[in-house]
Amino acid sequence: MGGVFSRLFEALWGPKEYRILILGLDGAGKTTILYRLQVGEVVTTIPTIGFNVESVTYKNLKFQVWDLGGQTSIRPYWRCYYANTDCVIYVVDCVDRERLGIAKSELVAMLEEEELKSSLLLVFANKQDMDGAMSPAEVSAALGLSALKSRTWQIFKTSALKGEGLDEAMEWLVNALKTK
Ligand code: G3D
Ligand code: MG
Repeated sequence: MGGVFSRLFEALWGPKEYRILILGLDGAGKTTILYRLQVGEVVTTIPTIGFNVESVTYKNLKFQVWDLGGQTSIRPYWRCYYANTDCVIYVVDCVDRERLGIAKSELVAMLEEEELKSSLLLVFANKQDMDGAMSPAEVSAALGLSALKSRTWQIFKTSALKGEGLDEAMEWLVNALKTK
């Protein structure tokens, strides 16, 4: 088990626990990313209210993943999961121009949550290996990232399928968590 990510995450090892949420619309590539991290067993749970939560715990790091979009009735229950979140990794399918507006409104709604106020934001402009993929600059503009006030954020281009761009992004994350 391990490889580049576990080596990166070793740097965080200590008494503090870090919580990272990986969010985005369905099909964006979240599950693929979770498996790419290869830092532990991916466990899927379905809370009684009925949304899938995938999680991986690695030492003092806890990753939790679920899909945004639709099902507004269960939204209040998400709160149970995002208390004490250190970073939101927001995954965007850069070929899915049609749902970019939904991706934006979902992100904006999440960031308004009080419990996520001091969380870092790491955006993955994913599926860069595909023809017609939007650039990080395009995605950044569409999501309105430059308008974010008092939020530490960064965007990286990634291909979860090919495993490209993830190292750089995770390196940023580790450094940002250490200086947070
Ligand atoms: P989700 O967990 O966000 O819903 P998944 O998304 O990780 O299940 O990925 C959805 C589909 O997109 C999968 O294809 C997956 O292989 C593909 N995918 C994820 N990341 C990338 C990427 O960077 N590039 C490309 N080309 N495809 C990617 P399937 O066919 O299994 O549905
Ligand atoms: Mg998934």
